[in-house]
Amino acid sequence: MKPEAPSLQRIDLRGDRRHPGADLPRPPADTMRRARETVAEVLASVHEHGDRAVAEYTARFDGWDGTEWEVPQAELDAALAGIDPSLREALETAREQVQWFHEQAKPRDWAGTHAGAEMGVRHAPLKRVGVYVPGGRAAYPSTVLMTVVPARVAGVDEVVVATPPGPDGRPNQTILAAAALVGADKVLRIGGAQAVAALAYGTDQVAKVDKVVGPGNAFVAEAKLQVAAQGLVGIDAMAGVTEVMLIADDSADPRLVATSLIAQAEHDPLVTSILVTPSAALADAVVPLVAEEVEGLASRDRLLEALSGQGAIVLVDDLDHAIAVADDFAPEHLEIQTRDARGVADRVRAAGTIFVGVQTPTALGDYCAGPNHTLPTGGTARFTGGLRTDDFMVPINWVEFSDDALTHMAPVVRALGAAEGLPAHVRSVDARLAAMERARDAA
Ligand code: HSO
Ligand code: ZN
Repeated sequence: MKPEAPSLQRIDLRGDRRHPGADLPRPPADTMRRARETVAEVLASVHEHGDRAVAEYTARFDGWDGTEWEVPQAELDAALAGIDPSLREALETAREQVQWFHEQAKPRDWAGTHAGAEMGVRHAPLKRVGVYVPGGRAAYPSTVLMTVVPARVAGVDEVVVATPPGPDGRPNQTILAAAALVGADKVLRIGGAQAVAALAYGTDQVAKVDKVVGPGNAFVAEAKLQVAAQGLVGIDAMAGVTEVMLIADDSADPRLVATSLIAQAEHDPLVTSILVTPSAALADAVVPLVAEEVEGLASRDRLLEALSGQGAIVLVDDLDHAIAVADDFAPEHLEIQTRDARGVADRVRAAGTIFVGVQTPTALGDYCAGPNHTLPTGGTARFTGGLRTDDFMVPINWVEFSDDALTHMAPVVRALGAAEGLPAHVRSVDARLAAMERARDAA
């Protein structure tokens, strides 16, 4: 039965600090792993038959019977020329802002000397990266930006976008335009698990990549997990269904709180939206405004389903309690609408991105604030962050010993090598000391 008004759960945690986020709504964790066997079959088949298998699956799943995957540059240019000038300008501004953030976030190489030995870390860009961009309802040009821009900033040699074709062979035109704008090297019209397989194994038409990133449906997500488990390519963390949590106090404007609570819910019926507040008055004021705001939006039905499923207002004792709830839940997006919002934000220890203060709604981060919108969901923000520039680089450790440094460390290798029963390890050091001695004698 379709809900007629959003029925947000009310959860009262006042006076109970033992299990801060335990009973908050969250969709089932296994929504991404429904397709194990089908995907294994697709992968095996593409591995064995290459482009022929890709063609078969493309005909079956996308209804297009083409056999050439690369979208010609002329089509990319045409797509870019065809978009609304104001959309192009928006994409350009967003690109600028996202690029700036990811340049700041570029990992720094370092070098230092300890006990006479020089050592450091140098970050090398990946050579080839595949970016999966979904078609269909969740076809977001902003995702092209959020994946290709950091790869470009990292200095990746070749960035290949894969996106499903429509039945006429044409992928989503705004996605093509965005890919052209941000300078993807190639766009392949392949979707689903077969796209991940082609990128990971390589085919006659598709060069093997080092890493596959980007969101996708259950098939794509499962395919990424399987090729990663085969040790073939790196993948990014799986961004699942979107979620937003708000911490607000009695200084917050209930209407603005309501709009923040609603916004992400239009992505999917499984979105989680939670307001955490010590103010019962705010909680009461927000409920009718959520109902009011939902009406008249084209996404109304989807909003009602998500908000009634995983929408909640949580009452807590104070802001410390609110932070404990947020840390435990580890939301993908956390908005703070309180007095001293920055002070509150600085104390949070688990969130994908924190949107600080009333003028920073999550939608800004989705499109153009600067930080990436590919973020940890399902509580994984407890131990990991969003997509970063260094996800497109490998940190390479290096170390260089001098005569003195080697002489100094030799006893350590001797002792540990003996303890581990590895005499050839010890020998490789001792032989050098002996050679040094001979050279000294000869001089
Ligand atoms: N909120 C989504 C990203 C997105 N929103 C794309 C709009 N377009 C996941 O963080
Ligand atoms: Zn969004």
